[in-house]
Amino acid sequence: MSIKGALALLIHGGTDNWSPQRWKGRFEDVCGDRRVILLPAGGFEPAEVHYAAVWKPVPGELAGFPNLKVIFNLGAGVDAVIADPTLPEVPLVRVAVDDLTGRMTEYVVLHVLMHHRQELYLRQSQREKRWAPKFQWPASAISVGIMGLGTLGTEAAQVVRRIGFQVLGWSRTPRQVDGVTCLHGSRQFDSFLARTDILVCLLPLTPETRGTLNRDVFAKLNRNSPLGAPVLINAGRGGLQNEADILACLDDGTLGAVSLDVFGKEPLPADSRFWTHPNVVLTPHNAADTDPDAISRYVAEQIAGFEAGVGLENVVDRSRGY
Ligand code: NDP
Ligand code: OXD
Repeated sequence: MSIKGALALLIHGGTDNWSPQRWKGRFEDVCGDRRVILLPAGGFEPAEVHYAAVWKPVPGELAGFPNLKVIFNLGAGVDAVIADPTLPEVPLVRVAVDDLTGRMTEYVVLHVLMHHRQELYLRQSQREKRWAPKFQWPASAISVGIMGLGTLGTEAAQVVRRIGFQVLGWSRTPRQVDGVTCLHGSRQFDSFLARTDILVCLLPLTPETRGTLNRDVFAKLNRNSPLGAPVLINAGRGGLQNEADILACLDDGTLGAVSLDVFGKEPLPADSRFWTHPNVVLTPHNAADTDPDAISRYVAEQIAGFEAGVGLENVVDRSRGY
């Protein structure tokens, strides 16, 4: 009988739906006779591990497997993995599956509509028992600018467009998406911002994108927005945003409201002003959860393809950082 290289699971820093045992069970269901080792564990040889499926692995942890062939990140964003200077030089595969993409689109649609339909104002009116309708613009009067036109940004852009918004997208290299005004690179960034009422950030966190969401950028958004002031929605990574700038810009009206799913420090500390600011809608980094069923199948299929010589999909370009 041929011995298949084992799959090691290294899962740290997850929340409720990141139960390592649940992931192990799902991987065992789809891995046939391949051994699935949930770390930390005893009774195995590091040399028998050929594949690692990871979420926020501890730096240095992956270097302990001398025969590693592929690393599978259990999410779309690989910033936490790439940060490890000892990361073995094997292909690093990220998640790009319909299940996760659909969840992110739900988040983007929910928050774009929430701000467009003045939900913060309406819920406050309800709490105060105030019957005070405000003028409601049609979606066609509002432009949504999506930073990042990759797997997630492209799908969100198409769905938001179908609802009737004007949609712009911004990426590093030129992209084409039907019905979406696509701009790219630093030279077209200001033009993208000037035409944007609701800024949605779905960028990866890389050395180039870190800190992109700052006061200079917010000040360049459409100052004549029908919404009164521009809105920021960030579901990329906390490291993309300057949090002091966001709070200051909310306070002085440079931004009208924000929806944030990600933060520089997670969980968000109890004393953060984001918890209580009236114009902040926050969620605990669950815009698009990775589903153990969908992702374990995706990993098992990729391993099967890799072993059959077909190759891997969604391999990260380490020099770009995503
Ligand atoms: P992709 O790699 O498919 O797309 C990334 C996009 O960002 C591409 O369009 C890319 O440009 C663009 N981009 C990268 N660097 C720059 C730059 N310097 N300037 C302009 N554009 C840039 O990633 P996904 O769409 O799959 O995911 C995006 C991010 O979403 C993840 O990295 C992760 O951080 C976050 N995420 C958050 C989740 C949550 O629950 N909050 C869940 C899942 C993901 P180009 O097209 O030219 O390559
Ligand atoms: C991801 C995430 O990157 O959930 O997939 O943040």
